[in-house]
Amino acid sequence: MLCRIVGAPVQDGAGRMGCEMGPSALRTAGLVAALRELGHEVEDLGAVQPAAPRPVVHGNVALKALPEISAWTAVIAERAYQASDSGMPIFLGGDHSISAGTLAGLARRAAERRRPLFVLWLDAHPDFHTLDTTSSGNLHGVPLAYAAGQPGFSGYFPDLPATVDPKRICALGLRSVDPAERRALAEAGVTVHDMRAVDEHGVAPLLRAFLERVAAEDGLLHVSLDVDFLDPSIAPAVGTTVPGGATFREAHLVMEMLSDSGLVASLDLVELNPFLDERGRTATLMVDLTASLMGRRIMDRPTRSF
Ligand code: DIR
Ligand code: MN
Ligand code: MN
Ligand code: MN
Repeated sequence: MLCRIVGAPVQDGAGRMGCEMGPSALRTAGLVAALRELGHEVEDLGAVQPAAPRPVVHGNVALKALPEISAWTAVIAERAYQASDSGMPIFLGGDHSISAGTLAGLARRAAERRRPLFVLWLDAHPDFHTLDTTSSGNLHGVPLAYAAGQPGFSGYFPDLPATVDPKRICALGLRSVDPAERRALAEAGVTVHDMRAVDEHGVAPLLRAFLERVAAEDGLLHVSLDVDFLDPSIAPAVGTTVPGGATFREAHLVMEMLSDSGLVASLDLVELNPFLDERGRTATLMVDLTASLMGRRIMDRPTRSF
């Protein structure tokens, strides 16, 4: 597989600084070498350059850095579209606002190919706020709503050539959902598996059911992995830790099942804040999880789809 690495050093969407160092930390933790060791070809496309902030003003006074994130979204969408013309793009965040751009570009590509785009959102949060409903004003809380065509983004974020059908989104690992997001997710028909569901059923059957849907429609699958999907005890380097996250074993099982499925077309690695880390352990874990998703195994296994 040709892996195409794209750095997106965005931090203005998070509540604190540091995510702009994410791409460097993932590279330092050995991402490229890990992929090559698995036999993949790696092309490093470098970093997306910030564009001039777009002069947009919004009535929600809580919003932070809207002109900056709006501008980033436009350039990241273009780069995501270009990078997805062959191989598997891997986007290195950057806070989760980068996914407004990656999803916009990937949705455009999928529409052009006449393939349905599915999204697996691995996160403590659904990031399903609109510009009107967010009270923190942190724009890493809106990318999934934007890409799914929720109302109120027009004129503030770039217009979307194609949206992601909310019924083709699965959010897994949720444990911090604001009331407005809860309503919007239900109305839009997003599949939501919170940590209660993971506790009750285990991740495997939840993920398998979603992968079966992707396969049945011959879909392209985008995976968006927020560091805070993971339990803070194993992944402390994120600004918005929430207790009770995925364990080391659960996270690796998710990645290995995704790998077995052969369905993953693109990946975001987001919200890593290396400034908060203990000697790079979270960056190292994110690289190890990526390796599992790209084929690393403890032992060879009989081939099995998922
Ligand atoms: C909260 C926290 N829902 C907010 N969001 C995120 O600020 O909108 N933290 N995405 O990672
Ligand atoms: Mn997130
Ligand atoms: Mn999160
Ligand atoms: Mn949120």
